[in-house]
Amino acid sequence: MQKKNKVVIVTALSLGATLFAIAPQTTFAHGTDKHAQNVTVTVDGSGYHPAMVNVKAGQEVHMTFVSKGDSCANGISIPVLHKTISLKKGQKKEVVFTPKKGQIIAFACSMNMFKGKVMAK
Ligand SMILES: [Cu+2]
Repeated sequence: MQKKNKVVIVTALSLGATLFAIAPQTTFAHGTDKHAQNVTVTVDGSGYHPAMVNVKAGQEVHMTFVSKGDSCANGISIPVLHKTISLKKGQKKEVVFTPKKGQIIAFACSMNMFKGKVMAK
């Protein structure tokens, strides 16, 4: 009886250790895959920073727009991806895409006044 209990405890411990070992990788796959490229673009009253981003073609890009101010730059249109984003000050939103070689993904405010682009090499 005692022996049996010991076996159960050991199994539970090793299962716990296994889950612990797997957990960080699971988190990776959902957000920051090591092959994914993370790009953060700050949005404020003077546009997009950086306004020009270089990425690698064929690898997923996680592009996060972070709004730091109230301006029309918060309305972002990305025609190539058929996406529009609407931000409020303090908000952030992510766009995920995989660019092709040589592709230029331009984005602009809804008035086409502030502009930016992602270039894939
Ligand atoms: Cu504008």
